[in-house]
Amino acid sequence: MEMFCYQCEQTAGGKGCVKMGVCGKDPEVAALQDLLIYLLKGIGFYGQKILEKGKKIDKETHKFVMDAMFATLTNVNFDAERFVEYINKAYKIKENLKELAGNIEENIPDAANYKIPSTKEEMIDDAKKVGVMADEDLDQDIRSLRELLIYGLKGMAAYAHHAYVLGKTDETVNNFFYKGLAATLNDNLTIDDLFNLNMELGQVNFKCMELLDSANTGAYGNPEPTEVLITKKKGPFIIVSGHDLKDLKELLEQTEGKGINIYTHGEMLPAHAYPELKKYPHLVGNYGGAWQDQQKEFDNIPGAILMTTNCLQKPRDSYKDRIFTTSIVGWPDVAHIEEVNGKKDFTPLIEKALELGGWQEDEEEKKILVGFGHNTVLSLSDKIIEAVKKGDIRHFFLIGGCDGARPGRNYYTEFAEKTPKDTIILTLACGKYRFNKKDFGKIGEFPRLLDVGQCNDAYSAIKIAVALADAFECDVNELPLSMILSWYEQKAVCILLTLLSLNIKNIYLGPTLPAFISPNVLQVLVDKFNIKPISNAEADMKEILG
Ligand code: SF4
Ligand code: SF3
Repeated sequence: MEMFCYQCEQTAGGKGCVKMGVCGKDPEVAALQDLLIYLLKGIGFYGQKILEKGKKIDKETHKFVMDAMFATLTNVNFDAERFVEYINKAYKIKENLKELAGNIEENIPDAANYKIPSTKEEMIDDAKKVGVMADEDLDQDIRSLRELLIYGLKGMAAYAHHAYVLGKTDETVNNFFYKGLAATLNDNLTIDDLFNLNMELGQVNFKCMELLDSANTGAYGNPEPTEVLITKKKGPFIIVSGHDLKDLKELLEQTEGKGINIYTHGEMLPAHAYPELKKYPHLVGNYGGAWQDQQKEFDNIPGAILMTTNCLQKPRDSYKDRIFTTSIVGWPDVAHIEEVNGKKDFTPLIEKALELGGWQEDEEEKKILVGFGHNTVLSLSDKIIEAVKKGDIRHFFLIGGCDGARPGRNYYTEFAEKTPKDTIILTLACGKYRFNKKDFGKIGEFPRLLDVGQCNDAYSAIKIAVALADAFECDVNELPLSMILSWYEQKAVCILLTLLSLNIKNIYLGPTLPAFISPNVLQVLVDKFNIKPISNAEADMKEILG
């Protein structure tokens, strides 16, 4: 076995990537990521001790922890050299925290005592002793719950990072990283303890998504219903992918008046609905489908591309010279734009777009509608409630989550197509590309398909559900609302934990169940929350609507 990773839905054979990641992560990067997580656990150990002693941890350390966790999330960073830098820095931070923690009267776990070697090769060698499967004798349910916690923390780290760059942090969120990481080293914790910690992570992640919502809406206003062009326009262009609205804003400022069109891609689509972003006339439209289509859609493209977060796939030679990464994202030999003194200089990206010249002519225009975050939907709540009471709206479906390449994901397209005409579809995250260009018509004045936003806007969907439950004086589980979710990477893991921690039941989850969930842990989730694997669209629809 050259590596072991089973953190995403795409994992080889539904069990684990052992030779090479299906995502393109090679054994070298996999090893360095394992070692980085090991060091982060050591940081968690000392961090938790510091917090227990009533002392504080500085902001830079919080920022490092979230960034380093985020870097190991699926399809974010594939650059071994960047991980060597993270490892060196993690070690220094761990040693600082050790000093700050002072005297500790208990056994110090190996991860906290670990000293890093000086070369990359030695680091890769050391990583063999610390990966997910290194302790062969570990109880499989304990391993499952520890990994669930780690993957949920990685997802939350991404959201905490986005809020942080917009100047918003929260001590409960920051501090939970240490508690969660430290818990994965604690052999005294029982299955119940670890299960409860995962539920606590769900609660803390709700706070984190709320924080990010207030960061995004505070900086760019509340999303409003907005038509978005999905066809090509003549002229030079830059495509911006990922979740980071601040990167998009900075690029919009730097391209103003330069004759460059900006297109969103993937999870950047909801950006069009924010007043402070849509005011730029050169934010012209959205390009392409979900992340797994990028190699085909970027092939030989006459424009430049900026990847702000996941999901990055191996760039083909036909566009390797015109794709740029920034922030946590990385690919060896792909140009990277660093932040210097709080500013990013996108000049190389802009010059590349101008040099490539862009599309030669306009395509016939097509548009889709976005911008149904909590503020918009709740402003319509009286009318929605009336429509439900009159029987015009029979049911709500939340069909969303991460997209991916497996053929089984056609389920979500079929399911959306099968929703009856008196039902509303709420959608979010990149899974929406399975059906967001279809015309679902309207119920009265409401479009039947409401795009709530990015994956982190699951916060909005929860707010909407809670408001409906309040209006109908019932529990969320008693609403005529069904959640049909798709997962791929670790942000979906933390969102799922949030939904479960809010006691949301009867979630349909697919396209397959996580390989890191052991049969016993799955049974607990089924017993407690009636979570169900998707079957086929027709049967599931029948089960839901009767
Ligand atoms: Fe495999 Fe997913 Fe891990 Fe990549 S992130 S190595 S595809 S399990
Ligand atoms: Fe998609 Fe990668 Fe997860 Fe934010 S962009 S949802 S998969």
